[in-house]
Amino acid sequence: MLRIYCWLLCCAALVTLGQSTKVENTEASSRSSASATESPIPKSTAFQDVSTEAVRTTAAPTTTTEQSQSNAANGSNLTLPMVINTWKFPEANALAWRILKQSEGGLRQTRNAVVEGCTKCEQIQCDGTVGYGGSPDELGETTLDAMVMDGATMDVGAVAGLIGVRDAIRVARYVLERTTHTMLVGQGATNFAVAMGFRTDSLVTPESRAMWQQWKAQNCQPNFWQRVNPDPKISCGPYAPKATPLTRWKEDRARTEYKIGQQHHDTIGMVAIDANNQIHTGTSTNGARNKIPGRVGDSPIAGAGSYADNEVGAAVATGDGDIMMRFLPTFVAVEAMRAGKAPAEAAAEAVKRIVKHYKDFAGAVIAVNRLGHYAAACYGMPDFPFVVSSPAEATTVKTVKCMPANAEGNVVSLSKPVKSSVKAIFIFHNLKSICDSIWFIKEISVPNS
Ligand code: SD4
Repeated sequence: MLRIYCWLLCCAALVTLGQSTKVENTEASSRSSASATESPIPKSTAFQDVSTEAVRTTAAPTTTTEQSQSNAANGSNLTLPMVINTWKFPEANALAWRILKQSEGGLRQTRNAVVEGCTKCEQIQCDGTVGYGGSPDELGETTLDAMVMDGATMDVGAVAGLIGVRDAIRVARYVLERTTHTMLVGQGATNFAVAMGFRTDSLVTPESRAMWQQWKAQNCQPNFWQRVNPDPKISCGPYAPKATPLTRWKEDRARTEYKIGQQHHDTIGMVAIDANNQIHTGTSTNGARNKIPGRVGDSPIAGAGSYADNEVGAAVATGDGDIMMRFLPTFVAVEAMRAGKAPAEAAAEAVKRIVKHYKDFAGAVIAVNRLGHYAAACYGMPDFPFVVSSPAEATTVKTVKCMPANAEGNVVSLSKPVKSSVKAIFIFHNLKSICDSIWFIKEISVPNS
């Protein structure tokens, strides 16, 4: 009886939804004519605006530009499966996409996709900021941060300051799968990797050595020290704390010029979602150039570099990790979507929280909901490129313009329109699960007598 009642409730909800979606669509289009940049609800106008900015890549070996354009032109809403990653790293995206489309990996194919996609970047040293041979620290060493997160189980595996092993995200996967820890750091992470069969190698290359030598030659500028002697703005260390009255600390504070963007400071952060809404996220980076040995960035930290929750969606971040990790921007973005915000609003909210406190911050957040609708928000640079693959978009590089300096409310929306039929199926599916679980609970609670 209870089950029949529940099914009737489902049907009533669907009818109501059909009516309310019509109202919502009207509101969205009237809002879109009022402001092209403030886009709280995914809408077709915002998506088309950005499509015109889209740059197609030829890097995808399995798909062609023509195919993706015709998909878009047909207004296809095929959003899953999908892979999206930060920066213009199409090789990583194309590999992850190819893996995701194979069915052999089953339930964990999204994990294979993000781990191998990010590994590709480590191997080809994407922009010199992922993998070996980039971002030398003060001792000239390259160390790696990486993580992988499973949105079904909320399991995380991460390594930070990994020395002497190139396969950072694969080692992170081992942390997730072969330990009950979340993160291993430094030499301990290296020892673990070796025990798991990973090869050791120097992460220093002639290029990274030259970068480091040049930095030494220019009196170790820039660096990340403050309130120490000798003056870190003109001299190398070793440094010792400088006696500074607490009242002067605010004026003293000067952040190192921290450029991000091509050739400077780019992390790969990737989200993969399969056709069953199973999500994984991954990150990999060699961190910040000239970092103090031992420094860990945001990338290996759950909720900072990336966050995934199958119930809601996922987010990945890139930028000034020392700042970003204070705000857990990917957790903020996912929680904003959980609270009902569209990906565009969620990504913007995460960035704006940081900008409120740090006007010289530079970084970006990509937010994706569990249906594969996505958006990006960025600040402190002119624009931010990222790469998407889905049935409707074959390994496409997109670029969004960042919020202007001191932005209070600008939102860069890339969300696709959510068709009411998709919403209806989504809600129907959830209601059906509730009905089924009520039935299940009733079944198991029947007394034996
Ligand atoms: C870090 N967030 O270690 C990383 C680097 C990065 O764009 O994302 N650069 O600070």
